[in-house]
Amino acid sequence: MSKTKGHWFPAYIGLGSNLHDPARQLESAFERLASIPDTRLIRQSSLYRSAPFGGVEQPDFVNAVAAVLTQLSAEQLLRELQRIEAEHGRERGDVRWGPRVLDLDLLVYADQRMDDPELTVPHPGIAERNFVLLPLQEIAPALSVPGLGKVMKLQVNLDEPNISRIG
Ligand code: A4P
Ligand code: MG
Repeated sequence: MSKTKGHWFPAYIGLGSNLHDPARQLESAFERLASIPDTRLIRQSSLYRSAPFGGVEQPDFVNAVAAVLTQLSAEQLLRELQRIEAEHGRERGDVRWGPRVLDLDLLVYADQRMDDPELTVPHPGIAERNFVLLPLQEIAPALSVPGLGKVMKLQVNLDEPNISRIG
């Protein structure tokens, strides 16, 4: 798809890591997000430590959310995110929901709704995962997520309470 020249689209990215000094992985990922072509890093949330979700026994995660403005399409932005994951030593074919050096999920791209295995936006985990919802509420409470509504009105999931802000 060609570049959507001239328009700046808001997008939100979820960051997660539970290997090799996760907080440092996230700091480095934020720096790389700021260097994606035709893209500006607008806000970054605090870092949150959270117990692993998904039933795989593994170290705790550090999670955060970034807000960007981009001239790239959602597909182009996802390719850039996958490039950054690969640079951080992320290996495709890791166990689903298993440990990872860096996971970058495209949470929301403008008002786009798309249900493709290669790219589903809004990301289906937003409402169920406190490690996405809390940092998103911190940096974008007024954001309206297509199909879900305002971020500040989404309820924190009480079955998954093990999360704390670490800085
Ligand atoms: N894909 C489709 N839509 C998107 C999107 N919106 N953003 C496709 C990013 N990728 C998207 O991704 C698999 C495929 O999803 C890609 O080919 C892409 O085209 P992946 O990152 O290789 O696979 P994955 O991360 O192992 O799977 P998934 O389903 O993304 O895992 P999750 O759901 O991200 O789970 N617990 C805590 N506390 N914190 C975490 O961050 N993360 C996971 C990973 C498990 N438990 C966790 C955490
Ligand atoms: Mg992922």
